[in-house]
Amino acid sequence: METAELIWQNGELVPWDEAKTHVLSHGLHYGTGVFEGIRCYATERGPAVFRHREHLERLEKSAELYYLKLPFTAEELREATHELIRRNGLDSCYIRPLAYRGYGNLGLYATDAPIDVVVAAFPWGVYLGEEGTRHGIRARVSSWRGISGESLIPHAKATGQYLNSVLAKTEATAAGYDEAILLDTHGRVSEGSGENVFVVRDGVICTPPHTAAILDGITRNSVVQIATDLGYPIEERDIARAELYLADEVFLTGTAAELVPVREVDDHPLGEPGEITRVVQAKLQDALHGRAEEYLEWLDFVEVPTGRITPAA
Ligand code: PPE
Repeated sequence: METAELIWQNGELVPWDEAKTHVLSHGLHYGTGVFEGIRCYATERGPAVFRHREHLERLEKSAELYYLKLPFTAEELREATHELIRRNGLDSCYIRPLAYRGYGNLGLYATDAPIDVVVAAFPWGVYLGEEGTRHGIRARVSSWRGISGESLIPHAKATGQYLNSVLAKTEATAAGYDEAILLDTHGRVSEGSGENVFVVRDGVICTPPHTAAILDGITRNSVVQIATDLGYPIEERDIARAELYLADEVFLTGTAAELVPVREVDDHPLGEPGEITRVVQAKLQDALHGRAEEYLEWLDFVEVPTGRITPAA
């Protein structure tokens, strides 16, 4: 991975190689952690974090759902992240806040172990590759079902839950596909291993509802807003597996992946990215990079010393 100079750890900026944790940290053993994936983009007005407050709010909610008391407020983490971006001299980067139960005690009910919080910011290219972003990726429906609300909390972005995503992604990759799409325990389309999913049929954009064990994606939410503003009919509804094969267009959305067209599902070809996918993708790119006036409120601009603003890509 690409690294940066500093990592914010429990209130201090420490050198990248020194951001360490004890091997008996609770989160390492039981997956008791929550995290976020956020992106910062180079814009004409300097680095801007996309929907920063929404991501930090989700972090707080994920923590609350798993009974983890965050020792920092969202505003403190927001300011820490701005400082980290400045001090690392970054303009576009991926931001990974993580809060986990640390070292102090093992056992499942170790409320006396502290909650450690870190924020890292480092360069990270689009998750499924430039080629995938342009021409679409090949997806496979996983043999693993997505986690269910009956045993975990799909709405929370918790570290331990990602074993499910790791299984699905590993299986799909080993079989020669780019990404996995998971069904929920009822066999309905849920989401990708690290993305939400959208299906376009007869001019209508559809995406699975909250009840389909999805993460309430911030990119998903932004795409719903963009599609609505562009005048496309959009529906949150249950999606059958076969609809992935019968769709006119399928695409995935996520912070790391941004918006990625799917050109094939389970060896059923969907073809090159369709028109709706391309139009929504272009508008999302404008929003991310601060080129869409109507979505400027989604950007949290980082104050940097004048002279350090590099021209936006
Ligand atoms: N579902 C899952 C399971 C998921 O992990 C993500 C984000 C999404 C949907 C989309 O959510 P949002 O980023 O708010 O639009 N996945 C993050 C982690 C990916 C990783 O491999 O790590 C991300 O995109 O940052």
